[in-house]
Amino acid sequence: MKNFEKRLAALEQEHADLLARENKRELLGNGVYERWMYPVLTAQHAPLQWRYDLNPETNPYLMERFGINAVFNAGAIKLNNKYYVVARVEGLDRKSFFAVAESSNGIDFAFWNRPVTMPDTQDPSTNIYDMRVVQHEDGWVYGLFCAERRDPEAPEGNQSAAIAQCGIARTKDLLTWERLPDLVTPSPQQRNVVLHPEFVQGKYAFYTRPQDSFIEAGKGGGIGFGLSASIEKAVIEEEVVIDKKIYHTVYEAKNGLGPAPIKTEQGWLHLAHGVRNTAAGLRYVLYMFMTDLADITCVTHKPAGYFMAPEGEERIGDVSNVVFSNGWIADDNGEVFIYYASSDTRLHVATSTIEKLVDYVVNTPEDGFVSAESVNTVNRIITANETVKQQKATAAH
Ligand code: M1P
Repeated sequence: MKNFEKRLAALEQEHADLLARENKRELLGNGVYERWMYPVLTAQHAPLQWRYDLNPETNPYLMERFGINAVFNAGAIKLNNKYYVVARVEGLDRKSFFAVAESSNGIDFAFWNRPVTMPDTQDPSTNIYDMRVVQHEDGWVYGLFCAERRDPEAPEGNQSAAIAQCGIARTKDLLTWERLPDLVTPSPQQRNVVLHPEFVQGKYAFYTRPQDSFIEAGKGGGIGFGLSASIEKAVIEEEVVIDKKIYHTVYEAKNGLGPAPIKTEQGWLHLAHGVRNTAAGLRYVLYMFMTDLADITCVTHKPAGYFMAPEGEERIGDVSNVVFSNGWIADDNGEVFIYYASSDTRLHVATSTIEKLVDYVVNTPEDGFVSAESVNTVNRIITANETVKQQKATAAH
């Protein structure tokens, strides 16, 4: 009993210290955004009462009874002056579920007392993950996520083949969720589906990611787009690719939209992930682009290469060499909180502003798609710098 109480006090102290740890902005950054030093959510942030039976009669050694493996890929939204993320929490049993964490400053988060109880459809999912949370102009907050089931056609010996589809749920308070039927599209698999926050031609507009098989995009891939007259029975009949895979780019193997886009005066700002294959496995990075306000399927600006790639400790985890984002929050003062996960293990934040992100997307040179064009781009920058240097020198004389 004494040991139980001692261990409990130590666990409580450790958890309290973790939640109270002051986070720090990195010093110099790249001018586009600033990373924050510590992850905002990890497996260790999960409340003790989720993980331990706290009764000394039934758990005399105070063992963990439900371990958490990882906390990552979180949707994000600001409601009633509070910042919320709906994180993907993965247990030691490999199943993911959603849990809401709350913050008053967008940086320091604590989980609510219980995870989300997500109602199922008539065809229950084995695993649910990667929610995109969006405040739609119809008044509901929607959560779109991947609902994964074993492929019913898979032979007995194959216990990995799965079918991914887009689950849809809606809420007003992030507490109670109404599950709607899964999205129906022409593609056999769907992941990374995002609801556009506004009606388009009076319909619900979705960004999709058509895909042939569970892992490989195959002849599918690219960020798709489609409309549905209804959200209660969402069906996309025609899916067009608005941002396709391209040879020898950071998104040559597959890509997918991150959070719902942010509306700016210049266009819709998009954050996405791109995947390429390497001898060390898949590498996931983030990239950005902008679409036209009048025609949201038209990409108007797209900087070359990645916006963010895994750095330092971010490079290591359950699925190493991955950064992934499905949540950001644009504040009223123009500050943007970008929630990104590293290596399918932990959740981080980077901060920027709408002004900086628009500058980055509009003024960063586009991809020339061949080495010679990259050299031309560098030379243009050097020449312009030399001109400025000369002008300065002339002015000084
Ligand atoms: O493991 C990296 C990511 O892989 C998947 O992303 P995509 O569908 O683009 O391949 C998702 O399972 C995602 O959750 C995960 O972070």
